[in-house]
Amino acid sequence: MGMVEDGDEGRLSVGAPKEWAAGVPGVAHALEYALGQTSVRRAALTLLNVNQAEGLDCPGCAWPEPGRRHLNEYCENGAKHVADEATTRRVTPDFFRRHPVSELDGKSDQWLNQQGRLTEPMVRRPGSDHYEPVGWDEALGLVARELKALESPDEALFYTSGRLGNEAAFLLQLFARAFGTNNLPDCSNMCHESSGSALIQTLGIGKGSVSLDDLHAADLVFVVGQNPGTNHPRMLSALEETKRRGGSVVAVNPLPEAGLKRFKHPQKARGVLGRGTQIADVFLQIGVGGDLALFQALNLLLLQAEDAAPGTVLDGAFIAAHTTGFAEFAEHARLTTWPDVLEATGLTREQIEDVHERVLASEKVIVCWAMGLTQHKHGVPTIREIVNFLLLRGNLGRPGAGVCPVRGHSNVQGDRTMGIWERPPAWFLSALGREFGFTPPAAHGLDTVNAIRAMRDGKAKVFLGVGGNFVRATPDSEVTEAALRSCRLTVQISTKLNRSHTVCGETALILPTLGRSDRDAQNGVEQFVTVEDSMSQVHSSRGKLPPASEHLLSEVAIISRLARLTLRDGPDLPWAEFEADYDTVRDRISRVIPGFEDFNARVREPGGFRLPNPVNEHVFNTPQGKAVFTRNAFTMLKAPEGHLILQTLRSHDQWNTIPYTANDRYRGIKGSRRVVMVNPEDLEDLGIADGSEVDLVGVWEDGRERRAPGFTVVSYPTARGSAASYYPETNVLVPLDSVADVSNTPTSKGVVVRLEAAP
Ligand SMILES: Nc1nc2c(c(=O)[nH]1)N[C@H]1C(S)=C(S)[C@@H](COP(=O)(O)OP(=O)(O)OC[C@H]3O[C@@H](n4cnc5c(=O)[nH]c(N)nc54)[C@H](O)[C@@H]3O)O[C@H]1N2
Ligand SMILES: Nc1nc2c(c(=O)[nH]1)N[C@H]1C(S)=C(S)[C@@H](COP(=O)(O)OP(=O)(O)OC[C@H]3O[C@@H](n4cnc5c(=O)[nH]c(N)nc54)[C@H](O)[C@@H]3O)O[C@H]1N2
Ligand SMILES: [Mo]
Repeated sequence: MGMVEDGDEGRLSVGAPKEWAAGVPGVAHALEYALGQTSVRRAALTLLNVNQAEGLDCPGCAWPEPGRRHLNEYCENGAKHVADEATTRRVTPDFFRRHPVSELDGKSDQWLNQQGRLTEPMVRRPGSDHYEPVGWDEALGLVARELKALESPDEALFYTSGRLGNEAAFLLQLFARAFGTNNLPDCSNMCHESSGSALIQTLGIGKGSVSLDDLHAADLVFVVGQNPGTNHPRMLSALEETKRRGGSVVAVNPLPEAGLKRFKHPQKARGVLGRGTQIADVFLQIGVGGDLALFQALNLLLLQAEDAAPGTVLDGAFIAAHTTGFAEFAEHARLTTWPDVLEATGLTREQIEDVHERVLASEKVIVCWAMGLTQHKHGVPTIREIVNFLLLRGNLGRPGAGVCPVRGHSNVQGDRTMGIWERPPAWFLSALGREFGFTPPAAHGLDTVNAIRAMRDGKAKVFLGVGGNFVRATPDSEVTEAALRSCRLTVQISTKLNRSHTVCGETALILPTLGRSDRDAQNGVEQFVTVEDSMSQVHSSRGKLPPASEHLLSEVAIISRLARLTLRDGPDLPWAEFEADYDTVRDRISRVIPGFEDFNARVREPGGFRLPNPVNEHVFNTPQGKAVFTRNAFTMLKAPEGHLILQTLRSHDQWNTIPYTANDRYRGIKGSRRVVMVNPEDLEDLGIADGSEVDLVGVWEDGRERRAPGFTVVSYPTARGSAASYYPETNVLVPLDSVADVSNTPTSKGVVVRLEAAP
């Protein structure tokens, strides 16, 4: 694969969407990408190390590793992601001499990423158009000085992306709180925050309750608002196993995603040679935002079935012993009307009744979901309604049943467990304070959306990002860029170049760090980090490659040194010890966070250990002490006449804000990312031809025009009334104030737009 030129856009070609996912082309595509990035030897070394016991935790996603590992327990997209980090290309000080910031600012996300790994700390001083090299001591001293000069610790923001290991995450939140703020916005605020909000309220813990074994054992698995063929490819192996054991799968999605239909296991002969496994037994092509109505209808049907045959449908014993609010819920649920449901879902009553029959025939039901639910205004009520659905038949806290929010970033769940949260619970703060002898701030901090508002309004002045690509991950790109540029200091601790390095505060720093695949030695002693996957399994991750540059520091080292310089007058904490020996960090974690007792010993067992989930003991840590039925107002997401609901999603060939190529193989789209997929009948109604050039224009109550120019219309079998286009190119259309109720997550899957013919 050659160097990608700026623009990256080739000629758009559109073919039929693929009917199946993974298999040989998947692996071949991954190898092609790997070899374009690095040598054969480095590619092999890295890929062989991924997800092996004692090996590297695949940074590709948070899907768990099976207990018995295939030699190659990785997928096409995990492999591409690892190769992207293991690249032999380098961004050197000379690169920054040749490219002024103003020039880099005009480059595409893909081009920036393709330049390779960052190698040395760089500073862009006030008024300058160039980054120049700076020593670590000077760079960290500068950050410490700016932090100490703030009028209040709450003028600082400490952003993280879910790539941080547990140790760095724990130290970062300790540092922020010892400094005096809970301003710890993270990517989770844009991701599964709605899941956390809904699950904490109803079940008392913001995580999934199922394990891989549960998934294999389930009779019925719902996959809702999720594209596993691209974003969690290894999940397809698990679903294949569910099916092999006689379970069935219901997929709920506005798009007929390839992986949901047929799957060819890349590491098994029958996957390579055969027709593969059909994954979804039922595919409900739901209208965007219709899931709340769907589960309300299913709940109504369950209540009516119980009326018809009392004592046979609902799990009365479970409801009586472990839940509260059933009567109020049931009364409310009976108000659901079919015309509303059919309009909101775009489904037929027969389709929903068929799924209801399957539910009745199933003892063990699991619901999995991802961004198709969380990134809606009514994401939290939708997930609460799913909890109602599971509670009705006691599908919680027993084998083969439960909730499964499928996480994104490989350690986003662990980071939250470690206290990366702007709204930490009181017990956490007091445990932290007790262990380290200081009083952490009690007031809630800023999440991502509120952090942008604070910068915009001049209330936050120092932005420090540990990983991620804040300007491209966040909504309302123009507003967010202006907000960051207004900061006194922006600091990005990163592995690779991205747009957040070119949108600078008055002073800007790039601090390069080790990636997951890099060997991490402190004073010659090899260290490892730990992570928690989507199913609460905690295990170690150890990189094997020589670091990308001799100047890199680990995240643990950077945070520890910065904390030591900043907190001279604060609580006396052993930062040097933390940096030298990560076991000492884990010892502290084991004393602060329940479930981590004897952490250092247990994480050295092969495969690590699983954090207990009280839900599985039928313990619900809600204020009521029980699982909570909720009443959720019926919601219909509908665009005004002549408009569509745009959902912004991932192509097959990108990792969050970073496109790898301009192709989206499974959807049959090649050569351009500036496409908008629209149902052919909607195109006809709108009088817009397939293949025409349009601007996407956002419509929002503030009346400000948000425009993404230059998109090609692709006629595509998406649900009526909706459109789909890629993130981050479309983030400019997501209004900062358009957020999910309760969770404050940007509504990236529900943006009202119109298509304007290009002049
Ligand atoms: N290769 C790769 N892997 C990744 C990532 C990546 O970028 N690349 N990102 C990681 C991260 S951080 C995350 S959070 C996950 C994201 O994993 P996903 O949630 O699968 O990611 P999206 O591409 O946002 O896809 C959302 C899916 O929801 C559907 N959808 C949209 N609106 C609705 C709706 O209203 N109802 C229903 N039922 N469905 C809807 C879309 O059609 C699409 O299939 O993946 C992780 N893994
Ligand atoms: N419109 C729209 N917006 C969205 C979404 C959407 O579906 N639609 N999805 C949202 C979701 S689910 C998420 S999770 C966010 C993602 O938001 P982020 O997590 O902020 O974004 P990423 O693209 O994952 O960040 C990539 C950068 O992380 C850095 N990096 C990679 N590995 C490491 C590492 O090991 N250490 C450090 N320090 N840095 C590293 C690299 O420099 C790389 O350029 O975006 C959100 N934004
Ligand atoms: Mo995510």
